[in-house]
Amino acid sequence: MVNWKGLIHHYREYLPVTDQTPVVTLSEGNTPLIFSEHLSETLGLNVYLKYEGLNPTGSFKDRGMTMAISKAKEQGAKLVMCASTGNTSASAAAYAAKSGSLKCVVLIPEGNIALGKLAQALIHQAQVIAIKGNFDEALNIVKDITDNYPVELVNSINPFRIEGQKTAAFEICDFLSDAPEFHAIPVGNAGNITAYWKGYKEYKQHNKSQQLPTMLGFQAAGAAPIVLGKIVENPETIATAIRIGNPASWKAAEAARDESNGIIDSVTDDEILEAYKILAAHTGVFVEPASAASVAGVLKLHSQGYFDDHKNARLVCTVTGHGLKDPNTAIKNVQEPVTMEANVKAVLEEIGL
Ligand code: AN7
Repeated sequence: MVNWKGLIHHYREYLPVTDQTPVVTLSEGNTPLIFSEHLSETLGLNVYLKYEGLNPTGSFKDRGMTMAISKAKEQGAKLVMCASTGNTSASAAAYAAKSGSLKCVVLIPEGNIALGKLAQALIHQAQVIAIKGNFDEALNIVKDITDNYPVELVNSINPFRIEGQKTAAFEICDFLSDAPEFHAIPVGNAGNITAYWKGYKEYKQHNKSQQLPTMLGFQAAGAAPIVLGKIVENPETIATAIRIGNPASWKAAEAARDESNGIIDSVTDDEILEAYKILAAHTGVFVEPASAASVAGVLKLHSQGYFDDHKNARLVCTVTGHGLKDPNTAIKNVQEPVTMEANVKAVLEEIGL
């Protein structure tokens, strides 16, 4: 879109902001909805990828963060804080830097955050504290502190985060001229599925769309509390972004599932890595492992015949974060490049020309 000035500017009438709100923006949103020939053929549907890795810090978190940081600034906060598996911390750090006035503290689970995200939080000058515990424990500490001190919490339990993130659903409806029949999405702390469902419902209420999608959420098998119906004390998955055992928006995610007649299911790490590689090799879209959970999930449902009666329906898969966030996982899953003498003949031979 020409002259895009960020999602608060574009969707102002649907957001809790006023002329007095100091808008802190990095021109987030307006991400591409990419049609995938390969996945459409595989699934017998019209499949689109909502490529959220193209937000300014490389994940969908920027949608919520422009709102949370703008409102924190409006309310006179000096310090914001979050727990994070990585992307929230990267986004909070960047928007705090852009705000010109807010300091940012982030708690991360030691050893379980992708390299790119850690680099982002640090280079944007957040105070980064690694705790000897997982995300759920980090979030409890942050809740405790923000409940008792003048510190603004910017995790997705902050309702302004959900408000910002719902705009992704608006963009999809604007692009397709309606909501799709199905929407697939990774689920970690469950804020994003909550936000999309809110967005789809509000757009329909405003007559900007005619239908609501069936929501399909996917957790990693080793971190699937909603699927199992109980807290997972020691969540484990290669998709570190969604390594969460007690999601904050658990109830709202269940509501999105039930109201939309949808599903929240789990996918194994192997299925996630398979979808991760398919996305890169056959659609040209490089995502981080957690993002591939949406595609892994619909491939699983397809194999069970779930879409059999829905030929050519539209399916949007949100792919939540950029592949460059987690270079280590990419490099572990490919062949090392060959090394050879610097001459034309050797290179030609290797290519087989
Ligand atoms: C790439 O950054 O929870 O279900 O602390 O980074 O809304 O939590 C990240 C979550 C999916 C799950 N994909 O979204 C954090 C954090 C990516 C993510 C999710 C996350 P929610």
